[in-house]
Amino acid sequence: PFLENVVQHQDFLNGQYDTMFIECTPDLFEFPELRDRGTKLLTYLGETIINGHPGVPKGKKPIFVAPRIPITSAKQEYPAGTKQILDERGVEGLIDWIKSSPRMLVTDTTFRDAHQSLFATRVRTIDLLNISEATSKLGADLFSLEMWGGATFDTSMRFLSEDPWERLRLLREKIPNILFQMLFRGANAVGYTNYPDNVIHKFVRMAAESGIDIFRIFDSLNWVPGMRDAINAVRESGKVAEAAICYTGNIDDPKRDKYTLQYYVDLAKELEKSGAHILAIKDMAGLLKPFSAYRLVKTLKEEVGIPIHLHTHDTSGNQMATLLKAYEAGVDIVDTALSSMSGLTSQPSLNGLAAALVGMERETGIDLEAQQKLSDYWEDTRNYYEIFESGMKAPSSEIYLHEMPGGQYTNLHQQAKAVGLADRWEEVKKAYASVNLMFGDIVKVTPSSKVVGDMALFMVQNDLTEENIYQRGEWLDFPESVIQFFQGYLGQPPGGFPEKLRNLILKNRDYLTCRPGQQLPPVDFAEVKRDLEDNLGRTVNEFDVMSFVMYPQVFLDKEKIAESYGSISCLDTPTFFYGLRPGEDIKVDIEQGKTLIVKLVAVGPLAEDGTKTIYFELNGQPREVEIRDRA
Ligand code: BTN
Ligand code: 3PY
Ligand code: ZN
Repeated sequence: PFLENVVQHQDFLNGQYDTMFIECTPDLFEFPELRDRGTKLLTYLGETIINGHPGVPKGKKPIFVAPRIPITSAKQEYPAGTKQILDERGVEGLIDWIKSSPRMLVTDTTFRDAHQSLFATRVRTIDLLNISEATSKLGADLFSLEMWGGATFDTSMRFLSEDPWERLRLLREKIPNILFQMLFRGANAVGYTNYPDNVIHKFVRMAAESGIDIFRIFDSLNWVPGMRDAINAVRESGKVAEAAICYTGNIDDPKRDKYTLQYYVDLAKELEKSGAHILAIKDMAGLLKPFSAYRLVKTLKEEVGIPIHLHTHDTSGNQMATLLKAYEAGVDIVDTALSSMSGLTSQPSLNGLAAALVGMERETGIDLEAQQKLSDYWEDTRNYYEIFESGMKAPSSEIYLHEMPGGQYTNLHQQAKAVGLADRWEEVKKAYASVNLMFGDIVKVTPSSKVVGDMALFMVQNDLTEENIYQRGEWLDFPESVIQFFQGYLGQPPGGFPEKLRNLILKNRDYLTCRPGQQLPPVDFAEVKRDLEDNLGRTVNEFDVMSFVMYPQVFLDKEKIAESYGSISCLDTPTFFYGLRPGEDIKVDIEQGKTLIVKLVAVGPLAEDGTKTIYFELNGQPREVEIRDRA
């Protein structure tokens, strides 16, 4: 519209092309829609300047260095990568290619698990997009990018007010050559409880159509019936079904006899029979020790015919050794994160692993210099998110005691803070370990890990112990997630539920022993769509409907924020979290070709009605917004 206004201007029609008139005719810029978007954005900035961003300590906006973005030529073609192998040869062709690969293959988790595990899944889409072209051009020798699923679906809506589907689509556009991989929680999809079967099928189809190539499917109790539907749905979508065994316990400790080598072999065979194209060993807490990894991988390579993909977290500091021992045992693919985003609760370093294997028989072939540049970008970008880090400074072998998943550590730490238990974090970790034993020693991974975490917080809050819970529990209302777990809504743990505790928690409630998805009535998507449209007063697409089905309240809250503030996902991250400093100006590309230039001129004094006036300039024009000071 701007151009149309310009070309219809009298001076322009008179052949005066010096465009001086543009500067002298500010109402050329006054398009109602754009003006409205500007107002919304200024309101968001005003809110953030006066009242802060939820969960971000209020204070001065720190000064950050601009992240180093490697220069890749816009004209340089996108090198062909694994995505082309899948698209040209199909799933079977890709699996054959993996099996005959002379190299060990490498997945980069930087876009998903690394930040989920280091800073509570807070990386914003804009920071992913800014490095996407470079990732695509410099990282084409990777096997895959894990970039979606797990907690990103929830947190991108809940904390970042973003649309997770849009993230997927935008990244797919910018990275056409590397396989995209997501983490899928089986019957729990990307949520915390089982969904009806038709939801699982539809979600998988939509994710496949939006750009996911490989679905890593797991069940939080290693219960195969909870995974079969998802495996089938992925196969029907023509994508790669990577089914996971979740590793817990210690196969080399004879005292831990619930999860033995034989247990994992049986599970792996069952998954292969169920149609898995790839077998993942999902070591979500980093419990798989190096020599156990050798034994586990070696045995699985002998017992199953599909490729093996190893995932671990480096919380103990031992896990680079685990990857190297797995290499020796013939693992096909391993998960790593760019070095500046690696280590501690995240994955071991991609750069480190690739360097360690140079000259070896199955070296990775990864371009070390290129990956260093990508790591440099994340070294800078990570600073934006420091406020969400757990404060863990060094590896901790305490992980072998509490067995908390890497991805949960920072999240649970945030949750403990939110309920006022920040100074009792040590107790929370101890309670986490004892809750696991009370529950019968279960696999702890989302959502079962969240149940254990919720229960641990509850125990500490109420000063409960394994000893006194049976006296006091009768009068207590247990957390909803704990009740649901004992009702069988996450499926069945190996060995069943502990009877006495179940009675205490469920009181007189019923419980399931069959697969929840079978019982839950299918979601009527057309009806949900109609209701949602009535509720929001606008038309919605099937992606909105699915987001709503996954997280009804979180989705509605996000819609409210979008309604009030508009294009906030276009703000750079420091501005998103802290607003502007007086005198600072920023450029916001609200869409292609539409840029707003925003300057904070001054913040007025507190008025009697409790508001402050904020003086901005928007594209050079003075604008004011009034914000209630909620302090
Ligand atoms: C895991 O592997 O289970 C950990 C990753 C998932 C953590 C999510 S994030 C928010 C929620 N809170 C939890 O305690 N767990 C989940
Ligand atoms: C998730 O489900 O989010 C996980 O990362 C599990 O490890
Ligand atoms: Zn993980």
